[in-house]
Amino acid sequence: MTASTLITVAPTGAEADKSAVPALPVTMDELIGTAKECEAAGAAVIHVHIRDEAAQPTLDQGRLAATVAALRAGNDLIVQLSTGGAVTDSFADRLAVLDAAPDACSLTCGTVNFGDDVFSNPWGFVKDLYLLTQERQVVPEFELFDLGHVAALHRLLGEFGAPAGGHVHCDLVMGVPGGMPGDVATLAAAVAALPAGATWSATGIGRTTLPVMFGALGAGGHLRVGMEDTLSFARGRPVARNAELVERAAELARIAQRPPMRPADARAFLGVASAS
Ligand code: KMH
Ligand code: ZN
Repeated sequence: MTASTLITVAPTGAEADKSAVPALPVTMDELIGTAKECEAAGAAVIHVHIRDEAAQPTLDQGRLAATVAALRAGNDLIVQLSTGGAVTDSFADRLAVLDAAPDACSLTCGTVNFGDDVFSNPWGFVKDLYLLTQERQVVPEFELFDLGHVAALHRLLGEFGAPAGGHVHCDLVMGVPGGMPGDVATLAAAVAALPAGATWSATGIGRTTLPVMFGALGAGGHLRVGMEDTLSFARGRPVARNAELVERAAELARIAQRPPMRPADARAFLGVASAS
C-alpha cells in the first residue's frame, strides 16, 4: 500500500450547466483560482475540461494550449487534459487535445452508456489515442467506467506495451448511469482485475462519492474528487467550492494514515516529467 494518497481534482467536467451551478469554475480565472486552492488543500493532479465564452464545453486548440500554460505558470499541479471531452465531441478533436502538450491525459478504455447518451470509445479510437500518447510522451491515465474496460486495458498493454512514463495508473469512474455501480463489491472486483503492478484511483459519481472514497482508501487506492463528479457536498447541501471536496478527501486520507501526496512526489509516482 502506498504511504501517501494521490488526490486528483476534476473541477469542471463537460456536463454541469454554469447557470444552474454558479460555483462551477468555467473561466480561466476561475480555473486558476480553483487550481491554487485545491493544490493548497492537498491535490496533486488537475483533470481539466474547458469551457468557451458561453460556458459551453469546448476542445478549442488555442484555449487548451493557453489553459495548460496558465495552469503551469500558476501552480505545481500535474496538468491532465481530458480527451473524453463531451459526448458530442469528434474523435479527431479528442485526439488533437494532445497538441496542447499536457503532462498527462485521460484515456477511456471503452464505450459506456452515459445517462441518456453514449460516451463513445471504440477500440480503433482507444488504440489511436494510446499510440499518440506514446509518440508525444504524454502520460495516460486509464479511465475505467466498466469491468469490460479493464479487459480492453489488458489488450492495449499486451498489444502496444507500456505507457509513456512506464507506469500504469488507472481511475475507476463508478456510479455513472450505464457504467459499473459505485459500491465496494464492484470496486473490489475491478481492482482484482487490474494488470499486475498497476496503481489506481477511484471516484464515485453523485451519491456514490462517499462509499467509493471510503472503499478506495481502505483498499489502498487513490482518490479523485471534484464538481465534475459530484455537485452535492452532503444531502441538501450543494458544493460551494471544489477545494472543500479536496479538503474532505485530504482529511480522510490523513485519518487513514496515508496523507496527501505532494505534486513533486506524484510526478515520480506517475512517471510524469519534472516541472520545468
Ligand atoms: N465528459 C464525459 C463524456 C474524460 O474526461 O476523459 C467523459 C469524461 C471522461 O469526462
Ligand atoms: Zn473528465
